[in-house]
Amino acid sequence: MIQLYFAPGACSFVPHVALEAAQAEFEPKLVKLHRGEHRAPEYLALNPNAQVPVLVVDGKPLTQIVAICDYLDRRFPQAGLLPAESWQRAQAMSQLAWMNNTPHPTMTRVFFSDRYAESEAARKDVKQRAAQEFRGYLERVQAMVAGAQPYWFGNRLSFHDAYAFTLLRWGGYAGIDPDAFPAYKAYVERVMQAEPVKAAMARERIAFDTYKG
Ligand SMILES: N[C@@H](CCC(=O)N[C@@H](CS)C(=O)NCC(=O)O)C(=O)O
Repeated sequence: MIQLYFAPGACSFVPHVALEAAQAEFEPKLVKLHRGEHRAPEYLALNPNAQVPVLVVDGKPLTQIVAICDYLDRRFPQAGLLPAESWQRAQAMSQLAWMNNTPHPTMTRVFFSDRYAESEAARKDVKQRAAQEFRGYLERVQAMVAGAQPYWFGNRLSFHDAYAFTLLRWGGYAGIDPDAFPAYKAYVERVMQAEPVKAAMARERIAFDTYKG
């Protein structure tokens, strides 16, 4: 039995889409971050980092997107979520780890600038610098998806497609217009047509342009 703890539009969208793509049976568990549900003692028992996602498999929690994706790929090999050949798979994990440990925490500085600075002015600075840095990372992702046909790894939808969607969508929150990344946006529009992505977006009740002014 698999449960996915997720929050709408958060990085938990990555395993959410993958579970849909693998046609896995799972129970979605909504975590209301704005209500601080991720800081409740029961939730901290699952993930002491107070973050989504958590994948619970037969009652045992697994945290960290990279580990969750590795597990889902091995658990549902028929879904072809990652390339099977060793070197290509390692490269895919490298890209996934990069999205998780570089652009992603840069946006954390934009979402939660109050964690990084005391005064309003300093927080504004933190946000501005992070947004600028994030723009550069979106350029890098755009280069990575330049040859995506139709998805990151060809015909098979993967974690990377869901993460790339999430990052460009978050850019709107940092005041970055997705139209400034035409190739990336066109790719994300293809990704949004995939049934597993449509299903996850509907369950999370999110739109791509939530943050666009
Ligand atoms: N490295 C972690 C990152 C998880 C993460 O940043 N989760 C965010 C949502 S995208 C979160 O739950 N934030 C709540 C908070 O920081 O209060 C992972 O891969 O699971």
